[in-house]
Amino acid sequence: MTDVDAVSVVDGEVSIVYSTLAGGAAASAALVCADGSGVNLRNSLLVSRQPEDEMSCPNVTATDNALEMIIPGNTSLGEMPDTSWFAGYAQADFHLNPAMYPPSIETAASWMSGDPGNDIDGHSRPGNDGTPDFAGADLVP
Ligand SMILES: [Ca+2]
Repeated sequence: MTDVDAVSVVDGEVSIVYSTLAGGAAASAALVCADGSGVNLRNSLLVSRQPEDEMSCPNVTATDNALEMIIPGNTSLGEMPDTSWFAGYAQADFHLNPAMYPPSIETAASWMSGDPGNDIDGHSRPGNDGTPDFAGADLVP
């Protein structure tokens, strides 16, 4: 994993749901969007190792995500102190580290009809509209 942004939207429309986006090395962001792009971001987990904001996305519609930065309608985790929230950040294993991740990740998302029924490992999502859930690709059962 190198010093690159996890996702960069240069044009067009994209919908990101139940995803974990993590910046690479020190000076990379989780999500960068060009002005004029349309991005809908829900139920996702965004972090970076840089001190600057992990997301730079002027026209984003972001709801029920967990991020380091403060955005109304989302959960702010505060600055990620190191990479210990994850099982193997340097190896791009973004499973949550059960003893280390902020507990507010567990209720940051809100499951809605049409959302995935399982996490990246096949663990079951709530399946009822409006039920709080883990933000990001991984849940810890
Ligand atoms: Ca899991």
